[in-house]
Amino acid sequence: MYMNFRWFGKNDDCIPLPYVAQIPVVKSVVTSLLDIPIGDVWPLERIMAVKREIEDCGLRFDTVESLNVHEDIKLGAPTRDGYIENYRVTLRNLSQAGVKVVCYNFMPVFDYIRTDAAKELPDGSTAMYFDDAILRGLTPDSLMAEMEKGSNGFTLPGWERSRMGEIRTLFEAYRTINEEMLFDTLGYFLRAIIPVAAECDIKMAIHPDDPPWSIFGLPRILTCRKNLDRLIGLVDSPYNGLTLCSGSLGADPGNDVPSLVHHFGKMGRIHFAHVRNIKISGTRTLQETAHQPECGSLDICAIMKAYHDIGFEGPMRPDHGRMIWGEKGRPGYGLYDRALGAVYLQGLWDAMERASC
Ligand code: CS2
Ligand code: MN
Repeated sequence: MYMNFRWFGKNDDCIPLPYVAQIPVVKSVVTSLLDIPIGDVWPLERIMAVKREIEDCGLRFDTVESLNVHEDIKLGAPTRDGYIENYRVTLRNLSQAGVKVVCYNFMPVFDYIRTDAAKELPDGSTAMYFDDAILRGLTPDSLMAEMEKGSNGFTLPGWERSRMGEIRTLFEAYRTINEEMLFDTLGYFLRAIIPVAAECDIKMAIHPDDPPWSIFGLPRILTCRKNLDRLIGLVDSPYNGLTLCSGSLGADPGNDVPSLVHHFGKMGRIHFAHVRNIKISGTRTLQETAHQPECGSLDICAIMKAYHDIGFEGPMRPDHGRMIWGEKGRPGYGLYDRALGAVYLQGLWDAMERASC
């Protein structure tokens, strides 16, 4: 394992890259070109420019997150082949820059969803929160307004105000799409891109749905072991793998995260590890917390032990953190709590390494 940290790029992140480099355990940075419209090609010059920025700080650029899939691909629209071709060109460009892992997701319309971007924890810090009962009383419009209150001026992925019109059209389009059809469109996409990923030596790492159940009646399929097994079976290639996100899958108490790490790790299909904790406080109700097991419902030590057992060699990052010490930043992506998380995870790992030699 080597420690990785998410950075959104100098125009979309308030954390200076040299600060990331000062976290002693971090070796590599995962980033995205958020300003490029979904479905367009990421130009080689832009990729090379961000690579230089990261490397100039002494960090590696080998992982990309949120190379998002155009909705027409998920919907199986006639226009999908053009977007798939663009995706392949982007993969080729990324490989020229030395990128080895691409994290993406297949959630219809939205990325992760929360009902509160800044819910207070007993210690005065804040973190993202989700409550299905609250969500049922909201519409996408009113949810957007709720989220904006705690977002410190940042736009959460997929929640740009300019998207509201498009979102209404998409809801219409998804009315006829069920989970089976979404698996079909995912299979079509993977059959088209995995051969290119293999040629480029880029491991595709799909991110599970967050939370792992249907939202606003939209289908969500990457939710549990059975469905992740099905995904793996869609294209039998080591390049077709997972981002195993503990906080996303762990939101369903039926998902035993350490056992998922063993299961998919032994198959060699975990290409990126997201490790974070959440506290489940009721049915489909969860609060994001600090990484330590005592702070939440997930046994982060057992999860790290599972990664150690499988001899995981890929990138691992702390995932969403709290806002602490008065920091005002992108919800889930402040500097301080994620830095604590990274150091905690690396500490557990180093202790296991020492104990096993
Ligand atoms: C999230 C997601 O849990 C996470 O890592 O922040 O937004 C994730 O980056 C995307 O779903 C990946 O495509
Ligand atoms: Mn994640």
